[in-house]
Amino acid sequence: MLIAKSPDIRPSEITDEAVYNGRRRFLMAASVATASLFLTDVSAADSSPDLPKLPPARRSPVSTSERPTTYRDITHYNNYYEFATDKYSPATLAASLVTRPWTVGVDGAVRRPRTYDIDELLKMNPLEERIYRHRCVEAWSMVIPWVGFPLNRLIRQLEPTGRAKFVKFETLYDPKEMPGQRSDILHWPYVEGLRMDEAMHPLTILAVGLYGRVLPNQDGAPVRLVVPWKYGFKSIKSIVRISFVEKQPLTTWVRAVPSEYGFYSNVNPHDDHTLWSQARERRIGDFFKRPTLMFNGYGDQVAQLYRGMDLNRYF
Ligand SMILES: Nc1nc2c(c(=O)[nH]1)N[C@H]1C(S)=C(S)[C@@H](COP(=O)(O)O)O[C@H]1N2
Ligand SMILES: [Mo]
Repeated sequence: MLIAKSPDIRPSEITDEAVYNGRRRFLMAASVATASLFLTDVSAADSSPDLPKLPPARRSPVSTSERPTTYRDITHYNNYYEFATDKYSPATLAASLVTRPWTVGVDGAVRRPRTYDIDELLKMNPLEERIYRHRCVEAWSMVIPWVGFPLNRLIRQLEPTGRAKFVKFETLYDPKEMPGQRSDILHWPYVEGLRMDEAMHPLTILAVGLYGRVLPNQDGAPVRLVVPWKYGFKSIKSIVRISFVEKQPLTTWVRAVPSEYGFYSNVNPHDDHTLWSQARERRIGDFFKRPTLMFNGYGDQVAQLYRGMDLNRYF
């Protein structure tokens, strides 16, 4: 991403060993408690053994058949500015994030506003495995086996009113746990948004896991958005609030650099707004670049959402 200043964050400032050890103890207890429920799980076999497994997730017909990026790369090459602006240190720095207890508050134009406890979201039935392409605006990509559920299932429970035109999402704000928030490289908390029809689209999911286990902190634990036809920065991590609003929300990257980042941010190989050419991408783990596909290859499913819109204007 484009940054104005370089951050000055020393790891020694943020490592709170007590918090870290407490979290590890919880995680180990949780995996012992759930391990006996599962006999075989191909996905989870490749993943970190110290995160709890999720209940078996049904495979989704919308999954790509492309080979998933390794668990190692998915968890050691991350954009998470609340921890650091480089892609390597969130893997260790995000250990300071405490993901339990955790709630997601819902407000705005809904008939049934409420708060979800993370345990309810982890038990959403059925959880699905969705293997999606993930395309970052910095011209790299991955294939990620998420576990989650369509956002529209949650939205239906809330009964939005006619005034709900957009959905706004916010990440946790806690500079004690998120050292990047002690600097003003971005406006905090991180905010993202979708138009209502994008939020209701069946490809849009809330992810609570990957490779069959709960999300690692650096990937947005305990719950993050995944919108596979948009650039990665739309897929906001560690969500604490979802608001149904009338006006298009001012999202973090649009606020920071409006000439570079638009509200829609649909993956577009012909995009000439960004500093980087968007024509090609490097799939992490591959040597050669490959062409980027319109809507990240999900055009058959989502192009109709934008019929009649000038995608050069609404980038
Ligand atoms: N809260 C928050 N969400 C975020 C970001 C961030 O810095 N903070 N980075 C975004 C960007 S640019 C990308 S590419 C993806 C990266 O997700 P991953 O690290 O799980 O692959 O998260 C997105 N969500
Ligand atoms: Mo990104």
